[in-house]
Amino acid sequence: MLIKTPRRSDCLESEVTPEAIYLNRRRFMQGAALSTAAFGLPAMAQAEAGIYPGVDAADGPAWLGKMLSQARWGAVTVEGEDVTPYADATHYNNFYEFGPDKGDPARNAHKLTTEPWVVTVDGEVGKPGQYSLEDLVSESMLEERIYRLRCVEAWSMVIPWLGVPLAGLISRLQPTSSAKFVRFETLSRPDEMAGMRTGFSLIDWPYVEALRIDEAMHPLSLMAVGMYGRVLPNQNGAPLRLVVPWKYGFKSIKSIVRISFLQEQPATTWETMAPQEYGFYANVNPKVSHPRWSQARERRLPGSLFSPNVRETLMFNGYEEEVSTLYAGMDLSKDY
Ligand SMILES: Nc1nc2c(c(=O)[nH]1)N[C@H]1C(S)=C(S)[C@@H](COP(=O)(O)O)O[C@H]1N2
Ligand SMILES: [Mo]
Repeated sequence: MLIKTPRRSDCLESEVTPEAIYLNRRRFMQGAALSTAAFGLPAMAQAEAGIYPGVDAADGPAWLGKMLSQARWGAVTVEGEDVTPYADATHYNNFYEFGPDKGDPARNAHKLTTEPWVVTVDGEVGKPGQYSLEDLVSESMLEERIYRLRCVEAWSMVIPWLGVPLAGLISRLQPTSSAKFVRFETLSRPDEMAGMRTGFSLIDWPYVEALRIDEAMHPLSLMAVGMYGRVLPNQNGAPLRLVVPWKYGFKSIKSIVRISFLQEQPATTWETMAPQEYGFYANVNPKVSHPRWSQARERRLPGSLFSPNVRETLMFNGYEEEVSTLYAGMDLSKDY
């Protein structure tokens, strides 16, 4: 898979020399006080060696843990920006099925059963059916990639994901030529999801998101099964979640149980709830304000009251060079 070298967006080409990759990894890991012997080890070993400090024990299936340890370095990274500490990425979450507060998912998501996990594939597709996680995620496709995550609420993180390019997963399912959109649906299991049982029911469950098929096939679109060298913690969307780094975080739907190929653009959760505030496209765009706040800047986590760590938001979250052609001719202030 080829990801073009973006000067302005700080990503690296997949064909760079291993030396360049290691140099680059070293750069973003500066300050983490690491032993150089850890560089070049597979992701899981790196985590064990403390490259991602503070990572807690993984409790996913053994086959998946083993597979993650074999992940290739996807050579997509965020140069000169620190990886968000694991503790922040796993304790400051949006996952409304587990509650509306940022700490609720970490508090409540341990109740979620992720084995067995069945994903229904249907619609305009050559290979519909019920797939297990193992069917969908093959070791040869697994990569580690570091992406910015920019929430529409104007905070952001930098997260090292483990996953498979969505394009490869979709190709194997053989969508028909009438498949113009891909719709994703989150698990709906109120007895294990505390947030679904409480008063916060603005959301019409299940949580739904969707992409145009060309967006879904873009090489940056990732189906994640892990982060920080381990399986996904439940609060981050175990065992299978979408990551679309140039879009606001709400597009990156968690704990997916259904993938549908459609001719027409489907209704999605946030757009349905407040269409004047959240669009279908939801591309990160510093020039298009949310009706209630500016999107020109963001708070990079972690921050504090005295050091909020504010930075300029980049067009398409810094992935403009890779993705802008997807939106050629569109008025992004209308199709926000
Ligand atoms: N099913 C589901 N997926 C979801 C959400 C949610 O509430 N439910 N929140 C979204 C939002 S608003 C963001 S910013 C990201 C946050 O991902 P993280 O908690 O892993 O950082 O998940 C997205 N995916
Ligand atoms: Mo978000």
